[in-house]
Amino acid sequence: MNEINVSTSEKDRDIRHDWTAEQALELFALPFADLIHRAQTLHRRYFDPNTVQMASLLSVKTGGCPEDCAYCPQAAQYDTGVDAAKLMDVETVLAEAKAAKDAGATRYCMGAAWRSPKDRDMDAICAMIEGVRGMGMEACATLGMLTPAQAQRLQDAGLDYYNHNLDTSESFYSEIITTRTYADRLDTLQAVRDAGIKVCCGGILGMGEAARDRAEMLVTLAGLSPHPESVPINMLVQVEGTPLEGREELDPLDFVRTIAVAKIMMPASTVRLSAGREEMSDELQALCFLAGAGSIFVGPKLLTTANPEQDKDANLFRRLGIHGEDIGPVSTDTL
Ligand code: SAM
Ligand code: DTB
Ligand code: SF4
Repeated sequence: MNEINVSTSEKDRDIRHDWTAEQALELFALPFADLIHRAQTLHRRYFDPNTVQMASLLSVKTGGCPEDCAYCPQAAQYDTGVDAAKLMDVETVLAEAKAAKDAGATRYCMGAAWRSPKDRDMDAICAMIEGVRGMGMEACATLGMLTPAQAQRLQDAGLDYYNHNLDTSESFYSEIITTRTYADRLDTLQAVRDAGIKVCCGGILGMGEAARDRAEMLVTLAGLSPHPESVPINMLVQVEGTPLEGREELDPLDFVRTIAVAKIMMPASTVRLSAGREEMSDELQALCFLAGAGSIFVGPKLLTTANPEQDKDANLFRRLGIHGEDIGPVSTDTL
């Protein structure tokens, strides 16, 4: 973590796990300038505000997923035009990873459209993780639910982060996903934490949730101890054929507010400006960085949907005086 000289007493005051939904809603209701000032002040206590971490994503197993997540183009039961594919070869994944590293990515995140990985797939996934770390990038994976034994195998392969999102509040969750429970999600997060892998966990906005749902999701995230090291905040990418196609769009300023509230509630965590950037103006993204976003996905594709081209992001970074992070050598102790 990029902590900058934070005293123990400051940290004790900043890092709380007892936020309530009412307190979160009070933060959401602050005048915009006050909210952003508070978030940016905390962000500066833990991070260089002009550094934005760049991660690259690859769908290593696309489509045909048995789950029913209402936002997802990869669920088999929705007709979205995403064809089901097999798990990619390790060599192909590593060639893509090398290209992402050459383009400036310092973290490589591999996603699979699974409810959970099959044990027979674990050898290939572990080889991908070892290969990514071997080329000097941090490795992240998002493969669905994990057993404690699977989490341990990923840790043994050197996995730095595991992404598993809560997506929304517990009360709104059943309107979005019925094939697994909120408790299942929390169990996987615990398995990841217990295995010693860093946790990447956040949610999606713009699914028709109420402000209270956004507040409650952040309260659950901040209630995790320790906080997730990485908190992705996704703007719903509306995909034709999914049940959420045509949902009323979120006020973009409410998206910025959510980033700011996440930063205030989990100031030492990296809040990730995740899906949805393709539809965002440069000015909206600049507000997200001011609100404390410290990481983005780079490269023209997320998992199956579009993301801004590299030159567009490079131009935005230049205009804002932002640069990517230098993570230095990645430890290969575990390899
Ligand atoms: N299948 C695994 C799982 O669900 O845990 C891993 C891959 S899944 C695609 C990773 C995350 O991508 C989801 O939890 C969700 O938060 C996000 N996501 C998927 N579709 C999205 C969309 N249309 N817009 C925004 N975020 C999306
Ligand atoms: C996360 O929170 N967002 C990323 C990553 N974790 C895996 C995924 C976004 C997916 C957007 C839809 C798609 O491209 O399929
Ligand atoms: Fe499957 Fe993950 Fe998509 Fe849900 S979000 S349908 S689990 S790929």
